Formats: sequence, C-alpha cells, structure tokens
Amino acid sequence: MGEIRELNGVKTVIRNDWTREEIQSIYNLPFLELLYKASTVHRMFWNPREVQQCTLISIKTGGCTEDCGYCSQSVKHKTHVKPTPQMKVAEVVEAARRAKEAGSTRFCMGAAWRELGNKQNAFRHILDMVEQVNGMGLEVCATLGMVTPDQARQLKEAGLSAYNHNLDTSPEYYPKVITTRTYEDRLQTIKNVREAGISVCSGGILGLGEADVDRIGLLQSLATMDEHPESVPINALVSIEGTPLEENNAPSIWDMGRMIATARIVMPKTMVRLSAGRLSFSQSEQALMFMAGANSIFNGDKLLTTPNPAFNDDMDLFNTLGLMGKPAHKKPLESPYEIDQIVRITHSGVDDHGNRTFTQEAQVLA
Ligand code: SAM
Ligand code: DTB
Ligand code: SF4
Repeated sequence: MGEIRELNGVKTVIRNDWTREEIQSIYNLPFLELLYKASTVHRMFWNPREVQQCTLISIKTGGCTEDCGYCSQSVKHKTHVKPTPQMKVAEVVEAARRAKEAGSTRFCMGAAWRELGNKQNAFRHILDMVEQVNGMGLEVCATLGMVTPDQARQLKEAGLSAYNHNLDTSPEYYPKVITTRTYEDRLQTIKNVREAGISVCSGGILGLGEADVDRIGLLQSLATMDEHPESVPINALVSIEGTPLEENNAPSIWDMGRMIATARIVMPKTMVRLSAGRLSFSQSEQALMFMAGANSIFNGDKLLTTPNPAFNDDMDLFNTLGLMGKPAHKKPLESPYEIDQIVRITHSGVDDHGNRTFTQEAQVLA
C-alpha cells in the first residue's frame, strides 16, 4: 500500500484499483458528508486557495468529421459555427501573451479534428506555437484529436505540458453519443500521450442524458489508469441548437457537486477543472464546486465556440472567495516524511494583508 494521509478523520491513499461499487458508495454519500470528505482530501494535496487559471483558444474551428452529439463543430450538425482556417502562429502567440498578462498559467489550444493525421504543414505550425508558448513560461496544452506515438513524441520535444483527450462518459454510454470512433480509440491516444511523457488531461461531460452509473463508469475508467490523469475537466453540457442534444438541460448543481467531489476523492492528486458550462451556475454555486474540490477553471469570455463568464466577474469571484491563481508547473503538495512520522503539509496561503500563512498536519500511517 502507498502512503496514507489522514486529516480530520478522513483517510486517503492513491489507488488505481477502484471498483464501481466503491465509487458508487462515495458518489451516493449524503451530500454534505461527501462535500466534507472531498474538501478534506483536497486540503491534504492542494492549497485550497489556489485555483489554476487556464485560457482556451480555438486554433482551428469547425468542420470536424466526428459526430460527437454535443458538439457545435461537427460537420454532421447544422449549427451557428462557421468553419475557419487554422490561426497563424503569431496570432496564437499574441493570444498567449495576453492570457499570461491576465494571470493565466496554462494555455490550451484546441483544433476541431478527428485526428492530427497527415496534416504536416499544420503540425509544423503547431509545434512552433507550442515551443513559443512554452518559452513564455506558460504550461501548454493541446487538444487536436487522435495522435500517434510519434506525433506525441514531437509535441513533447516542442515543450507540450499536457494533452486533452476526454473519455466523456462511461464505455457503455459512449456509443450513444459518438459513433465515429470508439472508447478504445480514445484510450489509445491517451496511452500514446502518456508514453511520450506528456501530462494527461481527460474528463467528461454531464448532461448527455447519462445515468449516475455512467458518471461512475467514467470516473472508474479515469481512476483505474496506471497513472491518474494530471487533470480531469468536468464539463456541464452547453446545449447547442442544431445538435442531437439541443433539447438537453444543463446538469444540476447537485450533480456537478457530486461528480466533482467523487473525482476529488478517488483521484486526490489530480487537478479537477470546472470547464464548459460555468455560465449555467451562479457564483455561489461555483463556490460550492470549489468546496467540492474543483481547483481549475477556464478564464476569458469565450471557450471554443461558446461563451464563458466575463473575466472581471471571475476576478470578483476570486476576491470574494479569497482565491488566488496557481503558479505554472506547481505540483500537488509534497509530504516530506519527518522523523516522528508526521507529514506536515504547509499551505502557502497568505491572507489579503500579506501576514498569515496556515499550516495543517496530517499523520502518516504507513
Ligand atoms: N476535437 C478534440 C476532441 O474531441 O478531443 C478537442 C476539442 S473538444 C471540443 C473537447 C471537449 O470539449 C469534448 O471532449 C467535450 O467533453 C467538451 N465539449 C465539447 N462541446 C461541448 C458542449 N457543447 N458542452 C460541454 N462540453 C463540450
Ligand atoms: C474540455 O474538457 N473542455 C474544453 C477543453 N477540454 C478543450 C472545451 C470546452 C468546449 C465547450 C464547447 C465550446 O465552446 O464549443
Ligand atoms: Fe470534433 Fe472534438 Fe467536436 Fe467531437 S468534440 S465533433 S472530435 S471537435
């Protein structure tokens, strides 16, 4: 068994052998118990005042040959999105500069492709973007559809920090939402990325019409990987006119809270990102999701093709909640063993007057 941490009566250990029954019993805890457990686990691995700010940019929009039932960018759906050519390297680098100036520490570039495939020219430009944005000290993430081991290796060499490739839902529900590729295809790209030494970002969506068991199935797929994804985005469906899911409602705050809290408990070292659909939730509902263990957001007025809360509203929310941005490349809290077997987890939280840091202690049991 690995290192066990315990804090305030909540025990945790990093595990990769979660069963669906175990995850279900966490997911179904009385809501406030679930929240308490999740926020306690959160504090054992992360400074709860730090929330990562990521900026998303669509470097190539629309015209995608996949048929993901939720997506505005598929050629199979008639939506408001007009396909546009790939952005120029200089434009993307300029957007990254602005994102950094606004306090973002991760820059995520999305392209509406089934796969990177044989797009040699486009790939050369992307490698250039990755190199330049990495050179600015930002974490760089890309989401370009399926990639081969060799493409993943080249992205790594260019300085890519993370690759986003979502599993979206359970293996059973997946074919009801997407028919043009399989769950296995998704897992293969994730494996290629992992083997190239790139951090994995993989999560899902709530609001596809899935049942609780599918949400639990998604969490099981993620939490039983040999290494947990370094980040797990939890998207709330933004229903798009013209897609098969246009009539679906956004998930409730209770469903989002349960999903985020369960993800936090089964994958304690993972960044849990509150992703698409934040506009469906009030600021106090978003606060609840931070309490449940979310510690990352996308900032900026736009995601890929849908709106996101205004930057100033997010700054107000951070001020109200006493949150601060997470520095780039900062990992989960270490727990240096001390001779007396006490792990001291020091949170570098400084209050608004700059004069208080707080310390918590967790006992090492193994
Ligand atoms: N084409 C790439 C792919 O599918 O991997 C990358 C971009 S894709 C837009 C990334 C993720 O965004 C999807 O896997 C899905 O989880 C999420 N997403 C897309 N459209 C959404 C919507 N309308 N509402 C909520 N999440 C959405
Ligand atoms: C993820 O899980 N969510 C982001 C990111 N990965 C690429 C994308 C959200 C897209 C929301 C729909 C849109 O703006 O088109
Ligand atoms: Fe294409 Fe990604 Fe949209 Fe699916 S989610 S249709 S792969 S852009």
